[in-house]
Amino acid sequence: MGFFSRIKKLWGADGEPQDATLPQQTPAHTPDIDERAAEAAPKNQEKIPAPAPPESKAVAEPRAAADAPAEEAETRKEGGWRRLFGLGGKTEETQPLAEETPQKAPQSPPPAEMLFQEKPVAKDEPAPWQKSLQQALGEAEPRLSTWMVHILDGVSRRGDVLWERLRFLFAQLDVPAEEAQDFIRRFDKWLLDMEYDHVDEFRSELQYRMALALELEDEEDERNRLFLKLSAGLGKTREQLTMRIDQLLAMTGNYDDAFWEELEEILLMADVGVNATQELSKRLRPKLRQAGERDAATFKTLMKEELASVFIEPKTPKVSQPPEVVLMIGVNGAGKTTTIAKLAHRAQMQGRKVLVAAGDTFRAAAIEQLQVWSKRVGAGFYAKAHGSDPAAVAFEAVEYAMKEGYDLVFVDTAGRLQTKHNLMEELKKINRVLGKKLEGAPHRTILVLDSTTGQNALSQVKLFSQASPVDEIVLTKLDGTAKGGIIVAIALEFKIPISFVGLGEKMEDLRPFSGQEFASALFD
Ligand SMILES: Nc1nc2c(ncn2[C@@H]2O[C@H](COP(=O)(O)OP(=O)(O)OP(=O)(O)O)[C@@H](O)[C@H]2O)c(=O)[nH]1
Ligand SMILES: [Mg+2]
Repeated sequence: MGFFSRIKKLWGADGEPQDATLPQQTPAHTPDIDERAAEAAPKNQEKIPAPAPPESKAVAEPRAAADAPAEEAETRKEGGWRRLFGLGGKTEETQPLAEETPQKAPQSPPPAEMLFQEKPVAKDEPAPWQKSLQQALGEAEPRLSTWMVHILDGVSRRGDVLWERLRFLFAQLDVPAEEAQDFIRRFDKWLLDMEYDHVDEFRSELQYRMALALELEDEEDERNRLFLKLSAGLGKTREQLTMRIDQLLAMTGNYDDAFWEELEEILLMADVGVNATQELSKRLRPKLRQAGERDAATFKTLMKEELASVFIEPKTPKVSQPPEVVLMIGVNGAGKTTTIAKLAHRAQMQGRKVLVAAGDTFRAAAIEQLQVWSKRVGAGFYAKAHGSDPAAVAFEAVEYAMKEGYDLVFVDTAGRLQTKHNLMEELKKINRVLGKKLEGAPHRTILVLDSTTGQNALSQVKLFSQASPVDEIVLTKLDGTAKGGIIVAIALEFKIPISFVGLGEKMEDLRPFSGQEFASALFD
């Protein structure tokens, strides 16, 4: 892509700062995120998403790439923002000084207020607002959310004031001007398309975009944001499950038959499902016996561990020849089309060139709906007439994607046909035809399930798996359902990874799923 290419190179695995001074370092990437759905395949660094400008290798190179000592790899333990601004890493703070003086620079970090003074934006005297923003950012904790507060200070609407402040921030980060401009242009277009004007409507989207573009999504800061969202989304499930377990634990000091009966009842009510409930209680009993303790805290810790352990990680698909093809399947209304939009948005923000193919040729408005979304997220769009053969759409879309150098293709499909049998046959045919066009395609089949449907989701997994082996599941509408326990049932019964959960209708409301966080959101 081009967004923040220089900054990205400062970042390494595990959210730790990449040592910009070591030329042998590979480009930044975050394995945890890379294994997730839309961004799972290795990024094709050569491909450039239209209309983003070509990535300039020259400007993307860290400034003093060649002349830093190797022992500075040691400095990578510091937080990313600190590293970016020279607070933690030795390299960044020493470079400006090294230009002025040949002696070895001091090892101690400079005072916070110095941070921005090291990198003046322009030769001219900064404007008063720039000075105060500089100072505020310099003194702020190096966290994206804290920075957002300062960037958006005094900004009430979309417009020049905001763009100036963003441009200023990017200049401070040494982001090439054309990349910063491209980020702003895309974001402005998005706000217009979405009809967002007030900062309250887009603050969160802006932070999400910056986290993706800077590969900061795995930073503690962003993880906390995800956790809070997940926690809020699971509010009703928590009421149904955890609060009732709390009451049960308060009432009994014994793990007798009555306790287990009641616990199973609670799990069933939260849609954990019969088989998964029995499996969970089978696993918990010996562990509780072994623990010996009978207090509620021990029970909850063990329960949390058991819950977290039922989930498996999504695999990274092998894509020998691009594009990676993702087939989205699921019943009508589950959220396939909007999930494609959300995944395409993520992938675009991460620098991949995305095409969406309108394989739902059955429902009258489906093609237009996908087209609107593709425009909003800036992805390519491929469709044929209403009523055409969906397998032909998929085949031609991949052909087009290969010719045009797309990295990733999402094939939307119908959720309902005249009969269930027809739908399954159609999906099988799409699957076959995709494989004929491109070896290994579809590289991933994602089944989208609406979590409010509860136990019915289990029969959907069985049914759809027969048409196309399901690699991943995305569970939508987890916000506002008391049936969140269905996640556990799916994971335990089918051993299929859950890659993302939908926590609302906005783009940023589709989040990578973590079993650990799910268990904590319910029981902490
Ligand atoms: N609250 C909430 N709504 C969601 C979520 N995901 C999708 N939706 C909404 O669910 C509705 C149906 O979504 P679609 O993407 O059109 O579903 P679909 O599977 O493509 O449906 P068909 O095209 O009829 O097969 C839309 O109004 C979405 O905004 C979610 O995670 N939370
Ligand atoms: Mg649809």
